[in-house]
Amino acid sequence: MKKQILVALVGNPNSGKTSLFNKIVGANQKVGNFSGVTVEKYEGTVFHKEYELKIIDLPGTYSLTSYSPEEIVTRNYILEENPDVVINVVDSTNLERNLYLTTQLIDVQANLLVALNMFDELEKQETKIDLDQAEKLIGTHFIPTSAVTGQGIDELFDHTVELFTEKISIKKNKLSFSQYLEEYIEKLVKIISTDEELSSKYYPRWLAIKLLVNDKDVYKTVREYPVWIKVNHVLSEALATTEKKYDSDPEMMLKEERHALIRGAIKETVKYPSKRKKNASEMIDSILINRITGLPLFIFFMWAMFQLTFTLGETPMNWIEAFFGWLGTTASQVITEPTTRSIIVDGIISGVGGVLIFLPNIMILFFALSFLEGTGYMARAAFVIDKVMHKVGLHGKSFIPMITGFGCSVPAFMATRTLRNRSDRITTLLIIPFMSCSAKFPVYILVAGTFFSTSQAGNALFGIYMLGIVIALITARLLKTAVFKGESEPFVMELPPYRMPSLKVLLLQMWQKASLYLRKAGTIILGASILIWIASNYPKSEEITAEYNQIKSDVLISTNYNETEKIEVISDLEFQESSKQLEHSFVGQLGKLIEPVVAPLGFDWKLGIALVTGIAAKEIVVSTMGTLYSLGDVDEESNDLRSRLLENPNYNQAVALALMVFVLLYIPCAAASIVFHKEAGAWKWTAFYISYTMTVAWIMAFLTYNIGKIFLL
Ligand code: BGO
Repeated sequence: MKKQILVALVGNPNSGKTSLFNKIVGANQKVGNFSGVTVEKYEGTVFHKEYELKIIDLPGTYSLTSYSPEEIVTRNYILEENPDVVINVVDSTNLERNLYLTTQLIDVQANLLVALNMFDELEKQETKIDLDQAEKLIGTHFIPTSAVTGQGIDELFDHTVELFTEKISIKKNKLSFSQYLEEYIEKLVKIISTDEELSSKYYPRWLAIKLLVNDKDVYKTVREYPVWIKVNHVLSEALATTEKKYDSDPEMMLKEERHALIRGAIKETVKYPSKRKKNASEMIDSILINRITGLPLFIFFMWAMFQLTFTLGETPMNWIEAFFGWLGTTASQVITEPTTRSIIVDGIISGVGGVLIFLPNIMILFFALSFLEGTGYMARAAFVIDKVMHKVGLHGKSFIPMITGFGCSVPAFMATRTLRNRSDRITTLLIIPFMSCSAKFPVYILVAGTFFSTSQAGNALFGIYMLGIVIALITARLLKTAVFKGESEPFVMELPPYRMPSLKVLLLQMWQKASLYLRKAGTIILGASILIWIASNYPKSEEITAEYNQIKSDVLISTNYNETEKIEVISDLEFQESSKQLEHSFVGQLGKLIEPVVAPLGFDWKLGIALVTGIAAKEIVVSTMGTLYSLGDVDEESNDLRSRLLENPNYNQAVALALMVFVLLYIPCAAASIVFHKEAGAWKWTAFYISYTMTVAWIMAFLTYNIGKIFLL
C-alpha cells in the first residue's frame, strides 16, 4: 500500500493552476462539488516513488479573506482539511500581485511550496530570479515550473515528498510586519493562547492577524469564546491608536506592509532585463537604493537634516534663551531672600530653562525624522544599509531599531524583538547606545552652537551622528567575529510605497515628542536641578565665609580704593567665595574625586559632574552645567550658559568636540539601561554594556581631545 499525501493547489486566477493540474494528473481526475457550495472541486491522483499524491485543485483566489465563495472554500479547506502540502501556483511573470496570496498562506502556517509557473515566459523575457536568495528570505522552496513544457513537475513532486517526510522543512513566519503591528499581534496571540480549545483549533497568529484586518468570520468565531472580552479590548486599542498615530487602521497598514514586503523581496531577488520600462516608484528607487548613489544620498539626507535643525532652530532658540535670561534677571531683582533667589534663579531657571531652550531643535529633528519615515524613505535607507550591515554580520532589519535609537533608546531596545535570532538581537542591543538619542541633542546643540559657527555646528552635529553609526558598525563586526560567529540570516526588507505624509500626522508625532520633552523638563529635570542645587550649596564652609567676610570688611575700610573700585573688588571677592564654596560642597568634593579620570579628556570637575548626573537622563548634563556655572559666576553681563562657557579659558573647540564624543558614546540614561537589562536578559550583558560604552567613550574622547588640540588650537 502506497502512503498517501494530501496536496492542495492554491493560486490566483490565471496563474496557470488549472493547466498545471491537468498536466500533473492528466485524465486521472474527477469533478465534484465542495460540500454545501456550488463551487466545483477537481481532484486527481498521481504516483511518485512510493507515495500516492492526492491532489485537490482549489478555486483560484487572490487572497484568503472571506468575501467570495472561492475564497471561503479555499481558506476553509486549508484550515479544516489541513492538507499535508500546499502548492502555491504563482504566475512568475506577475510576482507582485501573485505573492500577496503567498504571504497569507505563510500566515496560516501552511506546509508551503511555491511553484513559479509560466517560467518559460519569464525566461523568454530574460528575467532572472535568485531562487536561493528567495528561499532564504521567505523561508519556503521556490520551484520553477511550466504547465506548457512540463518543466519542474518532477521536482515539484520530489519536493512534495521531501516536505512530507520532513527531509526538507520550511521556515514558518519568516515574514514579519513592522514592530508596531507585531506588538499588537503578539498581545493578541498571548490572549488567544490562554484558550486551549480556540488555539488548538486555529493557529493563534493567524487569528490575531485576521482580527486586526477585521475579518467578519474570524470575529464571529472568536466571539464565541470567553477570551473575546480581552481580545476586543486590545482590538479597540489598536484601532484607536492607529487612527491617532498614523491616521490609518490596522487593516490598511497590514495590507500595505504585505505589499512592501513583496516589493522588498522582489527587489532583492529578481533581476529584470534592462530594457523593461519602469514605473515612477521604480524610477525613484533606482536612484535612492542604487548601489552607487544610495549610500551617499542617505548620508546627504542625514547631513541636510542636521543642518536644518541648526539653521531653522537658531532663531526660536535665541528667543527662548532671551526669555529665560530676562526671567532670571527679573527673578533676581524681585526675590530678595538670597537662598530662595539662588534656588530659583541658579537652580530652577538655569537648570530647566537651559534644557527648554532646545525645544525648537528637538521639534525640527522629530519632524524631519517623521517626514523621512512617512515618505517611505527610511525603509529605503534600511534597504541601502542592509548591504553594509551584512558586511558587519547583521542585516538591515537591525537598522530599524538603530534608527529608532535616534529618537530614544527605550523603544529602540524594545524594537529588537523583531529580530528572531538571539545573537543578532544581543548585537543590536549592544550597538543601539551609539545611535545618538534625542536627549543627547541639547548637549550637542549647546556645545557645538557655543564653540562653532552655525554651519560648522551643523557639520559637527552630523559628524557626531555618523561617528555613532561607525562605532556601532565596528562594534557589531567585533561582536560577530569574536563572540557570535556565524552567518546572519537574511530577511525581507520592506519597500513601502512613496507618498506624501499628511501634515496632520507629522505635526501630531512632533507634538507627542515635544510634550514628552516638556513633561521631562517639568518632572525629572526640575527635580534633578533642585537636587543638584542643594548638593552644590551644601555643606557650607564657615571658614570660607569667615575668611571672605574678613577680607571684604578690610576692603571696605581700606583707603587704597575709591568707591567704584571697592564695588568691583567686592564683586570679584564674592565670585571667588562662591567658587570656593562650590568646591567645598558635596558636588565639588565628588567632582574633585572624578577629576583625575576626566582630566586627560580636557574636562574639569564641573564637566565631570555634569557627565555623572547625565547618567540619570542626558538632558541633565545641560541643566547641571546651567546650575554649576551660574552658581560659580556673578558676572551680570553674561547671564546665559553659552556666554559663560565661552568665557572659561579652559574650554575650546577640542574640549567641545571631546565632550560631544563622550556624551555620544557613554552609557544611555538609567531608564534605558533598565530596559536594556530586561531585553538582554542576563547580567553579563548588562555588565558588558556598561563597561564597554564607558571605555569606548573615554578612549574616543581622549583621542578627539588630543587630535583636536593639534588641529584646532
Ligand atoms: C490560455 N506557461 C505558459 N506560457 N502559459 C501558461 C502556463 C505556463 O507555464 N500555465 C498556464 N498558461 P489557467 P488558472 C490562453 O488559456 O490554467 C496559460 O486560471 C488562451 N486561452 O494556457 O487557465 C494557459 O487556472 C488563448 O492560457 O489558469 C492559459 O490559474 C491564448 O495561462 C493561461 C493564450 O491558465 C491561464 C493563452 C483561450
